[in-house]
Amino acid sequence: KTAAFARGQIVGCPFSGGQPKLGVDQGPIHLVNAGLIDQLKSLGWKVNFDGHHQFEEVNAQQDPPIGVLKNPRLVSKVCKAVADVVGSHVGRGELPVTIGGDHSLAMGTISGTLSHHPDACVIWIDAHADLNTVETTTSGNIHGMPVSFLLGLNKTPIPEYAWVEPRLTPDRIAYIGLRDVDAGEKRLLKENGIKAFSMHEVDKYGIGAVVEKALDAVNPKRDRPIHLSFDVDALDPSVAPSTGTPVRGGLTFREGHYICEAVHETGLLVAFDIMEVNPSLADADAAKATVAVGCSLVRSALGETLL
Ligand code: B3U
Ligand code: MN
Ligand code: MN
Repeated sequence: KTAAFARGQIVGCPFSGGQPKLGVDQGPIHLVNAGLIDQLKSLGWKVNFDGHHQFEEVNAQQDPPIGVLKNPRLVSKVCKAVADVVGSHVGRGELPVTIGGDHSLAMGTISGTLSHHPDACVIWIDAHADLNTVETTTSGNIHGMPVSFLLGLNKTPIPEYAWVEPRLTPDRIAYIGLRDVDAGEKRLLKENGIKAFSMHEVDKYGIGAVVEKALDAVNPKRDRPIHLSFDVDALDPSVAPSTGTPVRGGLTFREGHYICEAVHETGLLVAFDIMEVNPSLADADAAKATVAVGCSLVRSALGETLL
């Protein structure tokens, strides 16, 4: 098994500044307390965890909106720190598993991956496209925007985000699971020719064919490193209820796990994110189930098999 000598690094990111709901910062603590680290060790990984990141505080009073963007300096600082941490692990040949926290963090994780693998591709699993630009966002919540920064789609430069190098290109990101996409984001998807497999395509072709098509689009020769960024709200709310913006009609338990298993099978995974687990939403049983499914998605991505 390839995992036998592999080293994984848990990057715990208790952060909620990319969206308004408290509690998503508790996601990483719950995932670790549920036994994630020992579970990965049982798969044969050497797993390191240095504790959850303590992010430098940015005083809310000193962080007024920039345009409509909320907590802009805080999100920038945290993502920059995450980019440096993830980049250093990838550089050492370790597989960073970043546990969130809200999905704005992926601006950091993917920047980190691309700093060492500029040719890497991204598979983004989500109900949402997280593609809004400074111009198109109506909420001002930065967790709905990380992909636009990574692709360099913002027309209005924001000095606080100048550190984000737009190293990603539209032909190297594919989405699976979309079902709540803003009008501006739909236009950006079309204009940039980004491959997006919504729940409609999952229904039509089945998850096996969809993952194959997504990989063919972003990784035709199967030679590019893969960053898999998984927002738990891609799953149906019956499977992952404890998340900030649940949308009905999502991926089944098996469809979510199949994606992780299939990406693992490529042997090309270099970084994995599990994001938007918010144990304070819905009741205690729902939170427990959501945390458990978060752990099992990570295990699948790191090589757990059914047989
Ligand atoms: N597209 C909306 C809603 C949203 C994005 N990501 C989540 N919700 N989780 C926005 O705010 O940009
Ligand atoms: Mn997301
Ligand atoms: Mn989402």
